Amino acid sequence: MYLELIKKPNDIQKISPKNYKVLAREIRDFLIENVSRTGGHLSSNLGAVELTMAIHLSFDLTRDKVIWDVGHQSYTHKLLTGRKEGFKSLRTRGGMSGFPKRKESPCDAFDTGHSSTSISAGIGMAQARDLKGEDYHVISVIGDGALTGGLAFEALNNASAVKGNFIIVLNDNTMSISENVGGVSTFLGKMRTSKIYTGIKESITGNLRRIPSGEDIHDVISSAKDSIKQLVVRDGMMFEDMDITYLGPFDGHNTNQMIKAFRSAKQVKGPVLVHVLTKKGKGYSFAEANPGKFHGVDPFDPQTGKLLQKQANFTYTKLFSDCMMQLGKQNSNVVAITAAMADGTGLSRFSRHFPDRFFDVGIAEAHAVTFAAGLAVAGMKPYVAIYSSFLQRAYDSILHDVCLQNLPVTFAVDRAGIVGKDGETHQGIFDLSYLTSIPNLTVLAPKNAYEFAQMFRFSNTFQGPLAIRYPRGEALLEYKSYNSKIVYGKAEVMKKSKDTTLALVSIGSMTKIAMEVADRLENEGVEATVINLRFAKPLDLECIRSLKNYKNIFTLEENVKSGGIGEQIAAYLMELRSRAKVKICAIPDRFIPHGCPDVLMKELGLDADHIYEEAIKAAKGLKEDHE
Ligand SMILES: Cc1ncc(C[n+]2csc(CCOP(=O)(O)OP(=O)(O)O)c2C)c(N)n1
Repeated sequence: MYLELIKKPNDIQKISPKNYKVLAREIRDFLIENVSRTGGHLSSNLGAVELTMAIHLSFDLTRDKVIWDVGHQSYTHKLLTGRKEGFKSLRTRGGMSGFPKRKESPCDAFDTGHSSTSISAGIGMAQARDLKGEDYHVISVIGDGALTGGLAFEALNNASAVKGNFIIVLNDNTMSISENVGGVSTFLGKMRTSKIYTGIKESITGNLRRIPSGEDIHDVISSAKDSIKQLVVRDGMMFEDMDITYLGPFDGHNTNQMIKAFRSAKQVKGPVLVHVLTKKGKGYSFAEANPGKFHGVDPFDPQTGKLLQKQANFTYTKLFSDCMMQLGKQNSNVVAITAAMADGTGLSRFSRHFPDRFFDVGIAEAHAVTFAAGLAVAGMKPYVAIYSSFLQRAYDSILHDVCLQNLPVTFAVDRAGIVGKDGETHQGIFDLSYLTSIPNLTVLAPKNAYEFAQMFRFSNTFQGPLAIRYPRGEALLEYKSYNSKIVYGKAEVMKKSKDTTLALVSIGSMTKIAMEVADRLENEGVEATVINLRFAKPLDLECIRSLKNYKNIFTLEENVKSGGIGEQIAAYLMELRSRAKVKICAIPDRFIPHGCPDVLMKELGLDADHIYEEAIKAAKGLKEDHE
C-alpha cells in the first residue's frame, strides 16, 4: 500500500523510515508477480531493492543523475519514478524497456545494456557539470561482475580527474550471471570479510583527508580513528591508492545504513566509492537458491518457481555445447573461452569435463579475444564463445591480434540476428558487416542444425581465424537432405530454376525463409533458384557470377543492410555489369527496439509473407513487362 503512494520521482521521500521494510517487501512482491507474467531480469532486481530505495531517498531524482551499469537491475528505479503501469508491457514491442532509456524518462540519465560503462559515463557527466558550474550529484551504480570489465578499470584510472563530487556505488553480490571469477572477485572477497559497519562513524574515518573540514561529518570522528583508519584503508586499498575514497562495506539490505553512507559520500570532493553487499535474488527463495536461472527468466509460476512455457531443448546453444564436447575429446589442444557467459553460451558442460581447458575471463570480451590469440600463438586451438552484440566490444582485438597474424581462433558468435526482448543493445545485427570487413577472417553461418555441426567439424582442421554466427533459440531440423560437404568458400545450391527470372541468395537463418518463398512461388508457377551462401566471407564469387544474367536477385540476411552480404553481392554484380535487379532483404540501418523476434521480423519485412509478396511482384511484373 506504500507503493501505491509512489506516483512520481521523489514520492518515496514521503514514506516514513519505519515503513521502509514494508515498502521493500511490496516492491519485491510486485517484481515477482510482474516478472513471473512477462519474463525479465529478476535476481539482480530483487537484490537491489533497498539499494535503489536508499538512492532515491538520498538524492533528488529530478536533478541528480544515476547511471545503472548494464541497466538490467533498474526495475525498482522505474517503479519509483512513476512507471508502475509500464510493467504490464515490459519488454514487448511498444512497451516499457527492460533497460534504462533516456527517451522513456528524464530520470534515466544514460542508456545502458552492455556492461561496465557506468563509471566512464559518470565521469563524463561530472566533468561536464563542473565545467558548466552546475550543481548536481552523479552516481554510477556498478555490480561486482560489471567491475571485471576493462572499461570500468580504464574509468577508475581516470576517476581522480574529477574534482567535484562523484559517487560510485559498488553493488557487490559475489555474482556475475553465475559466480563471479578472477582477481577482482578475490580482492572484493577480502574486503567483504571485513566487518560490515553498523554506523557511518567508523567507515568515514579512513577518508578524512578528502572530506572538507568544517562540515558536520567532522563531529563524528572518533578518538580511535587511527586504528580504524588502518582497517578501512587496508580494506579499500586499491581504490584509495587510485585516489578514490572508499566507504564500506555496508549492508545493502539496510536502507537506513545506506542513507547514512550516501550522506557522507555526498560530502566528499572527488570520486568516492560506496561498497554495498547484497544478495542476488533476495526475498524470493527460488531466486536466492538459483540466482543464475532467475537472472533473465521466461514467465514462471511464482508459487513453484517453475517455468510456464516449454523450453526449446534443441537450441543452437545446446548444439554448440555438444560440438565442443566432441571437439574437446578429439583434440587435446582445443580450449574454450567465455566472457562471463558459461551458461548462456553453452560452455558449462565443457567446463565440467575439461576444467583445465576452460577459461572464464569475466566480462572482458576484448581480453577474451586477445587472450585466445596468445593461446593460439602458443599452439592451442581456441574457441571463443561470445554473443554477437557483446563481440562488438572486441572488434580491434579480432582485427589486430587474431586476424592480422592469421591465427587459428574460432569465434562462436551466438545470438546473431534479432534477439528480441532485450532490445537495441542486444540485437546481434551488425556482425556480418563488422566481421566481413576484416581481412583473413572466414565467416560462416549455418542454415540448420546439421550444417551447424558440419561447420564446427570444419573448424577443427581449419588453420585461420574463423567465425560461425548463429541465432538464438531452436535449431532448425528441416532441410536435412541438403547436407553436402562444407568446401572452403563454396555456397550450396538448394534449388536451380530452369529460367533466369529470380534467384534468392540467403545466409544462415534466412535460408529457411528463402526456401519457403521459393516453394510458394513454385505453387504460382514461378521457379526460383535458391543459393545458401554458407560463407559470408569469402563470398562464393563464382556462384554469384553464375547469376549474372538473372533478371531479379533477392538477397536475404538477418543483419543490417550497410556492409552486409546484400550490398557486397550487389557491388560485385555491378562490377560484372550485370543487369539484374537486386533487392536487398536486410534489417534497415537503424537500432531495433525490444519486442518478440517474430513480431520484429514481420515489422521489418523479413518474414516469408512479405518477401514472397515482393518476389511474386518482381517475377510477375517481369513477365508483364515482357508481354
Ligand atoms: C559487454 C557485456 N557482456 C556481457 C553482458 C551480459 N551480462 C549481463 S548482466 C551480467 C552480469 C553482471 O553482473 P553484475 O554487474 O555483478 O550485476 P548483477 O546481475 O550481479 O547484479 C552479464 C555478464 C553484458 N550485458 N554486457
